[in-house]
Amino acid sequence: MSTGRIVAGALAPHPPHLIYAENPPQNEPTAECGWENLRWGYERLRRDLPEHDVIIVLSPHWQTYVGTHFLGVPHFKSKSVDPVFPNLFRYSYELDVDVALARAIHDTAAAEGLVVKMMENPDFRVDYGTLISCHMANPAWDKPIVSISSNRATAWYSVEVMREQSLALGRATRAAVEASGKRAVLLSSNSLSHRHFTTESDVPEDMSREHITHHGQYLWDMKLIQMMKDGRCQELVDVMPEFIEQAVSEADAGSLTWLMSALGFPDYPAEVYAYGTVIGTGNVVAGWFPQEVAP
Ligand code: 2X7
Ligand code: FE2
Repeated sequence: MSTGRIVAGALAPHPPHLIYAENPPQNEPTAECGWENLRWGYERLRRDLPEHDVIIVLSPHWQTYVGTHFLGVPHFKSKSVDPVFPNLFRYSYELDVDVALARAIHDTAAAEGLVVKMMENPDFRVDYGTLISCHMANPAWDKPIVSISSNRATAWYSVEVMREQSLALGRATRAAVEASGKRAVLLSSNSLSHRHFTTESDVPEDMSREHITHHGQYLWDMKLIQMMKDGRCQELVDVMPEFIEQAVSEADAGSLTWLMSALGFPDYPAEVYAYGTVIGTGNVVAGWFPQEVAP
């Protein structure tokens, strides 16, 4: 079997607003338009994704409190309703899981000393972060996924504990992908700054109401984007604890640190496809393509 590899990593945020505005047949509510820069950024990311066999996603909205869990059932079919935005996201999904690769990452992570578990309940409802990032990266749903939970170590312990565990999970993911012979795309499913408005306009897609919640959040987002563009990803991981605290970042889930670790802390530029706010939060669609810089 040929050597597996990570062919791309992406920062792939999951505001339900993006699905709402896309009007795919799976979603019940319909929108006129909205959040075009992010949605068109995703279109460009999709065009740039190299051939791949599997999509691996880590989502902040699958929250597990005893260790990191992996979907371990080959097929799921159900409906997902966003608990905060049920007016925007009522989505019927059907997806395949690469259980063999999920188990391989699980086993490698266990060997790294992480607490892990395969989630084998066939009635489990897949979280909306996983669904939205995967839909936006691959609306055809023609590739199996590996879905990884967030163990919420930031909340239970500290950002530093989450960081160590995410770094280990990233190493395990990379090693398991390489041993699998498969070509994988990794998705870090999170916004950057994450301070929401507490009210919604009557027409959610009214873009005259959309802007960053606070200038300080915007400055933090720009600082991180500059690091991505400059290939300063070790520094990005180094400032993560401060960023998470000051920008209330959804990267507290460990997803972006996991991605950076799995990619080996890129020192080459990310392709930044889009920056946009969604109900006040800061969101970036960006891609890293290790093959393009391979010696
Ligand atoms: O889950 C989310 C999010 N991450 C960002 C913006 C809006 C809603 O939901
Ligand atoms: Fe979220």
